[in-house]
Amino acid sequence: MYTKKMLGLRKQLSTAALLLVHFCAAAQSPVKQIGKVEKVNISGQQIKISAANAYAEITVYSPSVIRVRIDKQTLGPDFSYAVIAKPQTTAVKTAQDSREISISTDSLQVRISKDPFAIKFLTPSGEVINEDETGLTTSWVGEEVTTYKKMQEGERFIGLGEKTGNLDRKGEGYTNWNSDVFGYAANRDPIYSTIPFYIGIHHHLNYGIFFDNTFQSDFNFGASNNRFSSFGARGGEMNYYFIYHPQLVNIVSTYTALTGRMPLPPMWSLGYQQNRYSYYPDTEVMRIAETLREKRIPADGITLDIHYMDAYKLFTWNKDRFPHPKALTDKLKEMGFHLTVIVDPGIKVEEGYPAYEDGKKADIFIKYSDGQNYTGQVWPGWCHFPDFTSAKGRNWWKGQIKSYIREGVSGIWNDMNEIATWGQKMPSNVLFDYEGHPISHLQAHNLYGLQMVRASYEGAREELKKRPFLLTRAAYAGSQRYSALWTGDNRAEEDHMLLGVRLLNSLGISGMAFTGMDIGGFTGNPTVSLYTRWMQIGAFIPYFRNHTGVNTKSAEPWAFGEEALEITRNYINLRYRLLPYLYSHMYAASRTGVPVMRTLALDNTFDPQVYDTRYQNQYCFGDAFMVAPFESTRDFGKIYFPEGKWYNLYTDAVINGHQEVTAELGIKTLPVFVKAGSIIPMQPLVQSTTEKPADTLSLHIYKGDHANTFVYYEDDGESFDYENGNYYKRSITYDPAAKKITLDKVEGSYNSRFRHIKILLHGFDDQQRISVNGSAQTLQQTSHAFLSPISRFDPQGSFVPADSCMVQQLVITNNNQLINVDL
Ligand code: NBV
Repeated sequence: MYTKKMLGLRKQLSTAALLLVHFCAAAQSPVKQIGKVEKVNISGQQIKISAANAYAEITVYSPSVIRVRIDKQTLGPDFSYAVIAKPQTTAVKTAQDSREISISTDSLQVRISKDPFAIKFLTPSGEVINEDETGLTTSWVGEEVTTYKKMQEGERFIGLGEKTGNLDRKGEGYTNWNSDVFGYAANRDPIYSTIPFYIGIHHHLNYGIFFDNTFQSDFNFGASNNRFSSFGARGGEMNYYFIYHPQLVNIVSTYTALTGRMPLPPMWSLGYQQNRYSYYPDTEVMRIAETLREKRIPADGITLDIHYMDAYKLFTWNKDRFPHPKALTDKLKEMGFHLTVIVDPGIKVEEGYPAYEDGKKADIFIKYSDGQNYTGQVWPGWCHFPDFTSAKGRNWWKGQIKSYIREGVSGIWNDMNEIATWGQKMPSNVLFDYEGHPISHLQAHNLYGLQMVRASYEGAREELKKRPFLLTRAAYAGSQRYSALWTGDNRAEEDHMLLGVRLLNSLGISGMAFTGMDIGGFTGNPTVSLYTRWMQIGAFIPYFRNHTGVNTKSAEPWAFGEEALEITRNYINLRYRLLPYLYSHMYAASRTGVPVMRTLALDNTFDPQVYDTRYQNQYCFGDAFMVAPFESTRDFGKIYFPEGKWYNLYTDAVINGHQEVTAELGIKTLPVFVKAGSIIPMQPLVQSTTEKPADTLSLHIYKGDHANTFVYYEDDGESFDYENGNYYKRSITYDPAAKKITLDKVEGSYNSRFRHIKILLHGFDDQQRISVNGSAQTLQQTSHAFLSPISRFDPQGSFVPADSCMVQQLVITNNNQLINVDL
C-alpha cells in the first residue's frame, strides 16, 4: 500500500530518472577519441587502420622515418608544400595479434595497440623513444586535433624554429601563427615564422617530430601539466613524421632531407651588409658605400628599405630619390657592392598603377568567398595581395621580380609576408587557390611567406642566371629551400641580443641554416658597448647585417666613436679572413642541412650543462669555434666548456672540457674558443668578396687527441657551374695518432684562388720539422694575432699589442694532388 505522499514521491523520482536517461543519451563528450581499432590492412610499408571514430595510415617513409596520418573519417588529398622527399623502399617486418600491430625497420620499431589505438616508437633493442599518452592519444575538440605524448622522465625539448624562451622548452607552450610583432618583447609568442618541428631528448635517446599541418598549431611541452607533451592544430589532419637516430645531427639532416636544404648562397651574401630603414636618395647610398671603403670596413651589401619606392608602391622607383637605379647598381658593383631591395606583398589599389592594373587583369589576387578581391591596409594604403598558392599568381610575381634584376639588383628582401596588414586581423573567409583546391585563410596563413619567397627566388634566379640572395621574415617549414631568414623587429637591448642568438640556434636545428638578426637592434638605440658586442657576435652568425629602424640614430660602424669603430672593424676583418671556413660550412649545410651556427646541444646532446640557462647562449660556429656571448655590461662571466680541449682563440691558452670557468670580460674581445683538433682555413684580408685575395690560404691546425676532417670547398661564388663539377673540394684530415695531416686529392674542375697553403700549427711547440710528401722541412716559429691592436686603449696613448699566439708555420705549394704531411 502506498500512501498518497509516497505515490507523489515515486512520480517525482521516475520523472528525474527519465530526465537523467534522456540527458545521458543526448550528451556526448566534447572530446572525440580515436577509440578501438576495428579493421587493419597491412600492405608493404603501410598500415591502414579503421578505428571506432577515426581512420589512420602509418607509413614507413625510410628506415628512420615513420609518417602518421589520422583523420576523423577518411584522409584528404595528400599534398604538402613543405615535404619534398618521397617514401623510400624500405625492408620492414610486420606482425599483429589481438592486442597489437607492429612494424619495424633496421633503425626502429613501431607498436600500435588496438584498444585503444595508441602508438609507441622503440629502438631496435626495445627502449621506448616516444609513446602516445594511452589515456589521451589523439583526439578532437571540434575541428581541433591534438596528439598527446607521454612525458618521459627528464624529457627536454628543443627546436620549433623561431621561438622565444630558453633552449630547453620544457614547461612551455607555443603557438604557430605568423605574426607581425614590431619591437616584440623577449618572451613574445608567436613571432614571425612557423616551423612545427621539434626534438625530444631523454634517457640518452633523441627523436624529432615534424607536424606538417599549416593551420594555427599549438605545442605543449609540459606547460600547466605534468602528464604529456602535445602538438595539435585548429583544423586539418593529424599528420606527423617521427624521426629517430641515435645522433641529433642525423635527425636534423633527416628532417632537412624531408623538407629540403638551402641552396648554396652567393659568396657576397656572406660578407658584411649595411642597412637601415631607409637609405635614400641614391647619393646617400653612395655616401655609405664610399665611407665603408674609405674607412676600410670590408662590406659586400647595401640594402634599400621601403623609401626607394614611389609612395610605397611595389615595383616602382621613386624618381626623385632614385632616378637611375641601373646606374646606381652599376656604380656599386664597380665598388664591390651588391644591392638588395625590400618587397612587401601588398599591391596598392590605384587606377593607373601598372602592377595593380596588371594584377587585376591577370586575376592573381586572393579573394573573399564571393569572388571579390580581398582588400587590406598596409604601407601604400588599401591593397590587394597576390595568391602565391597558384602557379598563375607566382608567375605573375616572378615577372615583376625580374624587373628588379634587370635594374642590377642582386637580392630580394621579403618583408610583411605573415601577411601583415593594419589591424592584424585578416578575415578567415579569404580564399587561396592552393593549386586548384581552394583553402581558407585559416589554412593558408602560415604558408604565405613560404610561397612568396618561392616565387621571389624563382623569378630572381631565372633572370639573374646566377645565385640570387633571398631574405624573408615569415616562413613555414621548407622555406630554407629558397631564402635566408632574419628575426624581424628586435629591440636594441642586451637581452634581445642574447635572445637573437637563441632564436638563430633554434632555427638552425629546425632546418633554417642561413639566418640573421638586426645587428644593433631595430627599435631604440644601442649603447656603444651593446652595439660593439653585437657586431662582434655578428661576425659569427651566418647572415651578418646591421639594420635599424626609421627614427633611430645612425648605426653604421663609425657612428659610435673611434674605439667602437676599431673593435668592430677588427671583427669584420676577422669575418672576411674566415670566409673560406664559413663558405665550406655553408656548402656542407646545403648538402646535409647541418647549420654552421649551432647550439651546443647539437654535439653535446646529453650533457645537462649545455641547457643550463647560464650557458644556453653559447654556441658553435662550424665545428671549430665556440662563442660565449655575454651582455656588454658584464665584467665577468661564467663559461662552460663541454667535452674536449679548447684553445682561447686570441692567446692559445688551453682549457680542458667539462668545466665551468669564470672569465674576465672586456669589450675589446668576444670570448671565442677553438676546439682541439680543429682545422680552420683562412684567407688574406679583402675589402669585399669581389676582391681577389692574395694567393696564400692559411690552414690553422690545433693540436688535439682525436682525428678530425675538414671538407674544404671553393668555387666561383656566384654561378651554378658547381652543379656541373666546376668546384674545388678536398678533405683535409689531421690524425694525431698517425701523426699526419693529409690533404686529399682535389675533386672538381675549379682552380683554387690560392697557389700556396700556409700551414700554421697551434699547440705544437716542440715541433721543429715536418715532412711534406717525404721531404723534410723546417718550421718557422712566429707569433700570430687574429685581431689588430686597438690604438686607443692604452691610457698613455700608445698602441696596446693585440693578444697573440705562437705558431709553427710552413708554406707549401697548393697542387691538386694528395699532400701528405708527417708530423
Ligand atoms: O620596411 C620597413 C620595416 C623594415 O625595416 C623592417 O626590417 C621590417 O621588419 N618593415 C618591417 C616594416 C615595418 C616597420 C615598422
